[in-house]
Amino acid sequence: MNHTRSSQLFQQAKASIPGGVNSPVRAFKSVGADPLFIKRAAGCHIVDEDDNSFVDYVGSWGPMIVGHCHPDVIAAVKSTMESGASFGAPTERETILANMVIDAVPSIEMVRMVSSGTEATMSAIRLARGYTGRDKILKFSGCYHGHADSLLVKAGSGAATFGVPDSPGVPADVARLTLTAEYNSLESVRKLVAENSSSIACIIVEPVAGNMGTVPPQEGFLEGLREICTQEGIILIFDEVMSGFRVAYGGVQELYGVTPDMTTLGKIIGGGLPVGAFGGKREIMEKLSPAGGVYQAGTLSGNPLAMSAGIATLNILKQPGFYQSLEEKSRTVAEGIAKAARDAGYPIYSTRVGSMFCAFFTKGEVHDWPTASQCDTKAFAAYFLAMLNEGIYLAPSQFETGFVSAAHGEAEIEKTIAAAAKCFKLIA
Ligand code: KE4
Repeated sequence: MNHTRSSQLFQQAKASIPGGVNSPVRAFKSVGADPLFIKRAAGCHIVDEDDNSFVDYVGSWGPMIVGHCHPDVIAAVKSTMESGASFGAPTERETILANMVIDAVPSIEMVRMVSSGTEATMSAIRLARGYTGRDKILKFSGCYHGHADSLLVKAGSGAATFGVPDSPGVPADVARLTLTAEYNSLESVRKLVAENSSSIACIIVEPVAGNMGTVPPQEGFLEGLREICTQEGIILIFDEVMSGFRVAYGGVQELYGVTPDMTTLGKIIGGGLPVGAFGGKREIMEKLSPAGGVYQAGTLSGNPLAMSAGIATLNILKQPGFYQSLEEKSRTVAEGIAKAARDAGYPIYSTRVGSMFCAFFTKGEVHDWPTASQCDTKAFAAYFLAMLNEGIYLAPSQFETGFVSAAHGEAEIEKTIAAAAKCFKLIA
């Protein structure tokens, strides 16, 4: 497969943009290849600058659940553009999308729009700190919540309960306020809560983890977090930037029946345009400026184009049978890939929640970061490149999630499974 033009463009980009990309995971570093430069997409296909076409399982890292270039989304954005891209003033569309989110997500009584998932989680944490008057936060290793300083933190070594920076540029004094527990381990949460009693403002969790590969919550984990937070007066934040409107119209909290105090959203609610959101109980949200004293703002928050794309997308998701059909397609893809691996005698651990799926290159089970990090990333890279050569575009990292869209048809799914059968044999 010819990638000449993409490689030329990558060299040019590196002269002007750090690492040649505007977000690190796009650089294909963990699979040891130059990234493909994409020039157009439609449905479940993307086409690169060398005119290679691929079945796309990245979907812009989640937003494109209805497929690329859906006519309803194009029409909505086009007509909005003709009346103005941005005013810096309130518009009715913001209230329309806000009410659609409130109607869909069990925990959300009020919601604030922002322009990215990072902005959503950063703002939700500030609001939780302002509401509780507490400074510490608790997150989980292997979970990613965007790149705000207090979230680029890893567990301190040894007995240290405080966090240490996970990136240069994050001050140690900021990192110290972030505690890190193990995903699916209520014991590790209880230990940190006991050691830091009444100083933790919030626990933020991906209720289905998607940033260490796809890792579902084990039985009782989410319920246990809810119980601990209720007992301790800690704000429970479900970061559903990836899982919101993805695994169900009401997200993980609808699917598993556990209601957090706040929820962060992004990706799908923008339909491919930059949108994030954070919402929750009215008594918490009303502490937010200008209603309350917790400051938060954004020039393009609630941008009309992004609102239109989000409204059009959610109107498609609301149609009867949307998620049932997506569930069937997703099951076929994930089970087909797992069978292909078994038939090739190549052990993988396959996970799926709705249309989020992952093949972990490990013999063991995966239920947290320590087990996910055991994966053979070199073998994954070989599989990724072999699948790319077969016209299948997977997430370029073992520690990411694959996404099926409504636009993935029988032919594309069959092609994917046939390609997997060939590629597992190749690398076995
Ligand atoms: P953004 O700031 O990238 O819009 O959202 C941050 C974020 C927050 N919470 C969760 C659960 C997320 O998955 C993300 C971002 N997801 C990554 C994909 N793993 C975005 C891809 C990228 O970083 O380019």
